[in-house]
Amino acid sequence: MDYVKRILDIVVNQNKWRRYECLNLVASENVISPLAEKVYLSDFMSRYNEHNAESHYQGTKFAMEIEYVVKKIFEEKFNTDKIEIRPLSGGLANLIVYRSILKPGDTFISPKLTAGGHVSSTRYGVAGVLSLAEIPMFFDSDEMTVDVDKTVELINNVRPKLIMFGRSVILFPEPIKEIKNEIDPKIKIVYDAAHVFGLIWGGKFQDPLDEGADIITTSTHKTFPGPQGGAIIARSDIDEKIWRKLEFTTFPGVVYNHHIHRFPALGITALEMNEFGKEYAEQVISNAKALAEGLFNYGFNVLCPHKRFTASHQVLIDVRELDGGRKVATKLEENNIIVTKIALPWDSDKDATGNPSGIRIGVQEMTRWGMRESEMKYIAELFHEILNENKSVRDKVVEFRKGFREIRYCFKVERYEDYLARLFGGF
Ligand code: DSN
Repeated sequence: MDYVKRILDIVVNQNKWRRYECLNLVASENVISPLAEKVYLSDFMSRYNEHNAESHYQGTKFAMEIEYVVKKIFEEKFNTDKIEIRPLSGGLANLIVYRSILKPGDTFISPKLTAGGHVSSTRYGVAGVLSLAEIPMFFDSDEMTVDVDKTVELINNVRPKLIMFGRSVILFPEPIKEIKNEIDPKIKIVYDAAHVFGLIWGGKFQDPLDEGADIITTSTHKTFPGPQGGAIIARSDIDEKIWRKLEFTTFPGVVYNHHIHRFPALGITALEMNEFGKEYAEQVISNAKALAEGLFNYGFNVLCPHKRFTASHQVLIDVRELDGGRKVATKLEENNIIVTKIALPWDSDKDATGNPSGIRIGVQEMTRWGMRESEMKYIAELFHEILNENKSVRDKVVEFRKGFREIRYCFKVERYEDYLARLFGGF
């Protein structure tokens, strides 16, 4: 067996299939821009730069500089100097924050897994690994938002050190302000922005720090279309002791090699989002509403019709009557439409990894590929043909994708040809 050939074939097949032949509708994914992709591969991918204030390695002047520059771009955007971009993922960012504020055995309040809570904020994930005891927030499943009154009462009874808005299913903004106003100001509020970070950057979702959150954790590759990674952003006036603990938990605590090669791509994405983020975020939300409405009109049980379905990039469908989330997601994949199964509030934790009630759809990537409301209507029609009429539409999907092969909302690579020639060996 020629494994080299096999490996190269796998990569070619992945690129051809997922990049050019599928409708990628996974709410936690995206596609990075051509320029960000070009600078992703560089000598940085082979280097270390373990550091606190100073690097513990030699040969790191450019590694220090790129981290400084990207942090500066984040600082200017969020108006705070408390930025940490070394965590390799949003889950790891959550671990660092929990470890910096809580001790084993401490209680904190977070969303229930089946009410959209991300696994890292539950006993099955980071919170469990750190021996934290999570108490679920109350959730109103008709409104698909936190039940403020009951949750305030819970917080005031439990008096935790921290509450976490940590959700990977998010249709509507979190009631940060409403809760903040009613609880002890010493309780730290953390907002996991992983899913909606691009919408926040574009100014089209809530502004968590402005509404009273102390810390944002995020990943950098969902609606924010950067390289895979994580970040932590705190209010500039956060207790210095907490911030120092957070930096030391990052390194030497849990992140050694922080994969420096992400940073040029992260910086480019951030600058692209400064320029195109508003227009992109607006189109994402409008596309999500259009897709939800189209699906609803075909008779799908789309959640929250009374609230125009969604205010984010996500659309949720209850597919219990179509055999459940796992089966529906599999059937869609056979037709090159990629979504994820998802637990809905009426499911049990066990259902989440089995055959839960729902599927979760995210429109951010196909928006980046140039799709707009009319394409969303067509996608709804494809869902109808597959799931209601049992038709195979794989060939139609491949044909449809041929019209959407250029990534939008980003810089033109051609503007940077001279630099790129140097990057790839023209010294
Ligand atoms: N599992 C990702 C999601 O799909 O939401 C986040 O880690």
